Amino acid sequence: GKVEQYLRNEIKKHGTICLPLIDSENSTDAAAIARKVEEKGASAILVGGSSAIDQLELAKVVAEIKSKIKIPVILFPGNVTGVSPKADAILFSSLLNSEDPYFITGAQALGAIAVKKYGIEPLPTAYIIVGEGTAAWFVGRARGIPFHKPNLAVMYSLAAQYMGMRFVYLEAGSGASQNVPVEMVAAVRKQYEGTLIVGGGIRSPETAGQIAKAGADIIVIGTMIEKDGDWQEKFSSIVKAIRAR
Ligand code: 1GP
Repeated sequence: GKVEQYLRNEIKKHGTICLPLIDSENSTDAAAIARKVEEKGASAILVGGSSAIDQLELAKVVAEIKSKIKIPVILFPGNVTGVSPKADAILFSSLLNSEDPYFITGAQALGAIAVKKYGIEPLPTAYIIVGEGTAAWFVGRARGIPFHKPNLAVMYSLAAQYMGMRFVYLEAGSGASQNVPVEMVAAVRKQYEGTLIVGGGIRSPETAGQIAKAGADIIVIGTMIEKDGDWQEKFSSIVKAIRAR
């Protein structure tokens, strides 16, 4: 796929890349934010979230963002409502450690035809939730991987690889008070051969730099954008820190 190849090239060029996450229901001016993060070194934009359900709004936000930037827009769905026609690609995710088959294969079956019809590039992704207490954990009925059990994350990641998933997303959850531990990222990196995405609770260049060094290919930054007063400066520092790994 085009977007997958583009992401691979970006990772090759920079080491670790940053994908900012824009919540279509919680952003005041998504297009302006997208333009700013593009200018400051974002490689693509993720749009979605675990509790986004307004498809009309999502479609509008995706179209607005697309009209303002050149980098790809990738959907990050929490449910079938996260599929939207104008996006370039979608993290076609299975929440591997959910206790509810709906989030492992059910929603995927329901959403697949729309992905095909709209011509969105699917990026086969194993979504693995670490810790608990976040919206993604609650909505996705996940049995969160304990923070101090990196081997459990390795088991799921290897299983994902053997099932043909070319992306693993280690997710602490949006606004998590604790990010995915560096040790867990390093342990997964040692075994998993695909593209490794890490997100949830990352707000500082120091943390982002450590996670990049541990082997993450892609770092997702959501809450910090917009919420922190000095987010633009901080975002630039994060991009710099992860590229210098
Ligand atoms: C959430 O991993 C993303 O799905 C981003 O998390 O909002 O905590 O940056 P934050």
